[in-house]
Amino acid sequence: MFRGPYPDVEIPNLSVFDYLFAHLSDDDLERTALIDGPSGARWSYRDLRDQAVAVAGALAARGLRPGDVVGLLCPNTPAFAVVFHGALRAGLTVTTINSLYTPDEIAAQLTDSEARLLITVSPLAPGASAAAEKVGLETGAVVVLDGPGEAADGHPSLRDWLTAGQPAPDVTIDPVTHLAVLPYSSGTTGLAKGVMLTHRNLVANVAQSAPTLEMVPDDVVLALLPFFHIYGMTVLLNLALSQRAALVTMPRFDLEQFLALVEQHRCTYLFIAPPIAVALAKHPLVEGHDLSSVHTIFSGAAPLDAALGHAVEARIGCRMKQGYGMTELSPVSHAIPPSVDLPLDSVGYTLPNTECKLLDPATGEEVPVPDDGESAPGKLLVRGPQVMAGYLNNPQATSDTLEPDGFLHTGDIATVTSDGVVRIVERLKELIKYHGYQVAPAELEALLLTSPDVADVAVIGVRDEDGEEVPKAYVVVQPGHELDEQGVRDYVAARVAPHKKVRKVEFVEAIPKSSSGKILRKDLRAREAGR
Ligand code: AYL
Repeated sequence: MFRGPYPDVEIPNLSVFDYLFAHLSDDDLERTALIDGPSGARWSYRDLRDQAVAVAGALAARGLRPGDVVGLLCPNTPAFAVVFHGALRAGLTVTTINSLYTPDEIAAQLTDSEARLLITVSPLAPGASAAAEKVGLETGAVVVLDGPGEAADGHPSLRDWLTAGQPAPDVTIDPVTHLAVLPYSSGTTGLAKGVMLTHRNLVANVAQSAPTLEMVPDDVVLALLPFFHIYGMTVLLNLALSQRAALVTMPRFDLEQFLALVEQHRCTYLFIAPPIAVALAKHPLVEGHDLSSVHTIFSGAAPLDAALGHAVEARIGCRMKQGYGMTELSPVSHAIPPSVDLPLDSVGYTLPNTECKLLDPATGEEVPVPDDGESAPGKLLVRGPQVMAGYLNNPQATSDTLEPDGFLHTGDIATVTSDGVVRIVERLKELIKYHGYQVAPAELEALLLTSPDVADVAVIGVRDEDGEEVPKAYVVVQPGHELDEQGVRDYVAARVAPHKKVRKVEFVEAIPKSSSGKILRKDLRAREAGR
């Protein structure tokens, strides 16, 4: 067992809303919390708090009660923050939905989470309404935040809510047991599952990350990573707000706009996933912008190439750091603190209040931490107050992932040095990461099996020509049918969000399987490595 070098922190026994907003000083109230990147409109901490309270009142007035689930399908805007924190204030559980999802994908998440309301914005309203119809929600249960309002088209809007003047509900939230959010993750195997994160999980992960990520009130943070994903939710929406920093929101990634917003708002601290590091290191557009305000760029969600990170540091003139985590860990368990010089091919130190162990993949024995140097690789297990309560309605997946003593299997292989520096060396689990987003092989396999032309299929992650991880399908064609590579790609592309597209295809005679019928992904990986 090992820990990081930092002393444990106190984790206040508060709901997320109270933790962030109950103790705002007079000065804090006047500070800028949110800036809408495209329009420049500003929300002070007072605006954010008061609007969130009004939303809580409106939600309660609609009959929503603590523990009810609401879906939030919204790109990064200040309204996301207002509604998210309003729903938490009302004791609701928010299931955040990827804003690029197709109606079928949205419907699947609404059904699984038993969401009673779907909150969205006008560009996404057609898809949201189609999904809502599939699952039997009525018109009034689809809220269009920037829409004309309930009187005009039957869909309540944020303006309706803010002007209704409903009192905030009196709710009792036990942070330890009350579910705050239900993001979806495929974990170590299978389809996406609702990850039950309590108020305490979210509060803890902010309190634990704060000393490691070293954000300060004067930081201006560009919020381009989506709030619907746990990285944006905890590090931007919760950590940055807890530090009274300012968040500049960006609804969709566009390199030119990203650079322009950094320049215009003198952003100081950027959070990215590795593909953005590639653009920052190489893209000619970067030359045309003054990025001198940036002191730190922090990468997470997938492995960062150290040489690439150093190229970014040299070009932008800032520090590049890396962290590691997982939706099931709320998500952060490891990070390189900005003020500490650690190798960029590591994910730094274990956070406070967190214990780790490495298990030998062959024997299951605990890998010893050496007195000097680096340990042998082992399966990484993590325990701490940020570990999820379990998967929603899925005791089997929960017990496969969580040990009775509280350790969570990450599905990643890591090493640790005698100084407590952790390196992620390999991903053992099925999960594929495309541009930092999860792709569950089981989902693409199930989808491809619905094609009459496909007899059998397996999906794994492989590297493309640029070294990017991409989903590859091994397909057995149904005898007597014809199917080419484009046919496979098109079948998937028509039915899933863009990050889940199959980007490579190989036709095979049979899928390697164990005697119990499980796909032998390691055989496919070995085959891939051998080419
Ligand atoms: P999920 N290096 C290698 N693999 C990584 C890294 C990293 N730095 N970060 C995440 N992963 C992989 O649930 C790893 O396989 O959460 C892990 O199990 O979408 C999986 O991604 C989890 O994917 C932060 C803030 C990291 C956020 C995050 C990412 C959470 C992504 C650090 O400070």
